[in-house]
Amino acid sequence: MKVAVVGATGLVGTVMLKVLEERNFPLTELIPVASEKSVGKEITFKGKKFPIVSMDTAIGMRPDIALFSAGGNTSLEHAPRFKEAGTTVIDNSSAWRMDPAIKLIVPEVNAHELSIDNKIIANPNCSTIQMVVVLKPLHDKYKIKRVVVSTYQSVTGTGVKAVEQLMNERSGVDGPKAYPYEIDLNVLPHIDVFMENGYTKEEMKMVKETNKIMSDDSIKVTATTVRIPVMGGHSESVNIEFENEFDLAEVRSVLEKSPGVIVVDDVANLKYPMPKDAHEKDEVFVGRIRRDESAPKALNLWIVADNLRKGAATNAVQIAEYLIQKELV
Ligand code: 11C
Repeated sequence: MKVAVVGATGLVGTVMLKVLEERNFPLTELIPVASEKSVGKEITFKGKKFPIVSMDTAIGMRPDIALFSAGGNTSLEHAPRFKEAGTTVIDNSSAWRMDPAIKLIVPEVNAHELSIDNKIIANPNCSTIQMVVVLKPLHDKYKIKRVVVSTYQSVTGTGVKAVEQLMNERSGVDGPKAYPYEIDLNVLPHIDVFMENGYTKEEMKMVKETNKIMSDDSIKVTATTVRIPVMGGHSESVNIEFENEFDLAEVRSVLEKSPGVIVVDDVANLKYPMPKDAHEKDEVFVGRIRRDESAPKALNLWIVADNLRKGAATNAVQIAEYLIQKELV
């Protein structure tokens, strides 16, 4: 497989390269693509050096797969050009996600929807991905009616500038700001832009993307998304109301058997998922599994995952692996 990584020098692009390397992805040629100022520089992959090329050069090389993480506008402009060249694009931006003609894929949930005709495939938002990996097996078993989620999101979700802001503030150094307020020793109930309905775009992504990935608009979702001064992963407090009664031990066992999920839930020994432990892992971690005693057929969970891995790079690479395995590319 000839694989282009578009946005190869960004936070997600760098992790994409690492994940491709670690998973021994069947790659015959790597085409790193970045903005004009990086063209000509080199990146090292599996001990070999590869020159960073421009978008036009990459399209001319006709890759089989292009993993995009270069923002929505780049994606809208260039993904169709790769498609024209016969490349299958897996796009990490929000540009195509809600397009009815485009599949929005989390392999553990809905990879079966993919066909040879899907030449642009959307990778969901990080906070949605880690939630649906856990919701899907529970929905299959007990049918979910409603989800109330509050997130605790890592600054890495915003990008390099936000990581620098946090580190600068921590060491008392002035520098560019990614957020309207200090992030160190603070919490911002604000991710992405505010919308007409008072929610943020991040919150509405969690609603709409969940319905699309789960192919079920009957699931009601409401979200509050929050930025915290943490690196390593996003955490989520999730309250789920089911149609059917459940047994707590069975919920635990369902989740233990679910692909991509690791249950860390032993409060007697103070074991629960934390971003420090999820960092650089590909799985989604779930713990604090307990009955919501204030409502019938309701459950509380705590979900943590590395937002740059399962929330972005790993999910995109897993989609590519599925396409290869099913000969859809
Ligand atoms: C954050 N979830 O943590 C965002 C980053 O739609 O892919 C990813 C935005 C997206 O700020």
